[in-house]
Amino acid sequence: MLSSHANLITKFWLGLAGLGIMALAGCAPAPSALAPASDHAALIANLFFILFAIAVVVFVVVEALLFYAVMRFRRKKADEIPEQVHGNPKFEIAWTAVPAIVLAIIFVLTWQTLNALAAVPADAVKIQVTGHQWWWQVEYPDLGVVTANEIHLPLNQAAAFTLQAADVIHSFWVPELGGKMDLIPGHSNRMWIRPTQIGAYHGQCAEFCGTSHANMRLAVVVETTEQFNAWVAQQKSPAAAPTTDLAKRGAEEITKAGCQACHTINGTTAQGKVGPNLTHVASRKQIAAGLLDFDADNVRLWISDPPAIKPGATMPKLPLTPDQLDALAAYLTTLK
Ligand code: HEC
Ligand SMILES: [Cu+2]
Repeated sequence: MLSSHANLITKFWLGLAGLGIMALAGCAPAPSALAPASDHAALIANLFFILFAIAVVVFVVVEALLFYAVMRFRRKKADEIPEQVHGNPKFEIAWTAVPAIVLAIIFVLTWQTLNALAAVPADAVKIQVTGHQWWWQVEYPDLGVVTANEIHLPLNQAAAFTLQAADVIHSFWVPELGGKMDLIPGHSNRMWIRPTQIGAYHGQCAEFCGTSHANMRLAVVVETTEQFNAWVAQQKSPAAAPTTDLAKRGAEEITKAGCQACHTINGTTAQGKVGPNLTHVASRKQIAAGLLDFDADNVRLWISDPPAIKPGATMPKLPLTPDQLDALAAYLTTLK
């Protein structure tokens, strides 16, 4: 018993040391909500730092008073009984009023922040995000773009998100840009952000939504307006026509193997709405909500047995021969 406790404690400290070393070595830098790259995240981070400063002041004052009382009024003789008092109106008013004032200040600051976060700028790019087990559908209704798991945003322009869910509750969270905001079936939530730094940001579903909740990642690319416009134009173009024989066979397999029941490829007969739109799947850096980098091998691997790659994946393992897999992978990699 004792030794197993000692064991646990040793493991705890070793684990903590490991984390420290990882942090120092710069491994797996976790995106932080305290390193904001948008107006929205900056408002929240500022509020956090102000509240933290208030908490530090309260802590220091209270501990100082406590320390003073303990030292100044400690028992001097063995049988000494302290003076018996029944309350002190001045002190009681003070220690009721001071916390009330501090809380009122926090209330006003929070209220102001909430108001600033609620007012969606009129010129915002509209984006509709729908959470699915376990991927994100991303639509730009005014721009006619439908994609998945990768959101592009123009720098310094507001983006207004409408968040909803197709199955269970998910939560949209890109720590450096904004969130968390729940995606709820049958209800739309709204939030907006204005990214202030070019870059690639990682997001993660922040509400447990089933087996592959941890495999529900999101990429956000903040780019210049020109780059964003070029991306939109490319996303709106119809799917690239296959050129090689192998890719041509792959295009036929989309129909034969049943992929089109679930996937849309614009400009073809595939118009399914169950899974991600594949029209420009090869333009995405990753597939399966951040689980695999996009390349022909990984696409083949994914199609061969999705639930083996992503536990619980709703794309089924289809009975495909190695030839069919090669052809499909060749076709999908042409869909830039
Ligand atoms: C029953 C519906 C269904 C069928 C049939 C289906 N898929 Fe999928 N597919 C999905 C779903 C759902 C996802 C998202 C899975 C996830 O990320 O959790 C997906 C994801 C994918 C992805 C990754 C896309 C991305 O951007 O992450 C590719 C590529 C893909 N499917 C290709 C195919 C091909 C090729 C076929 C036919 C052999 C096929 N799918 C058949 C439902 C289906
Ligand atoms: Cu989740």
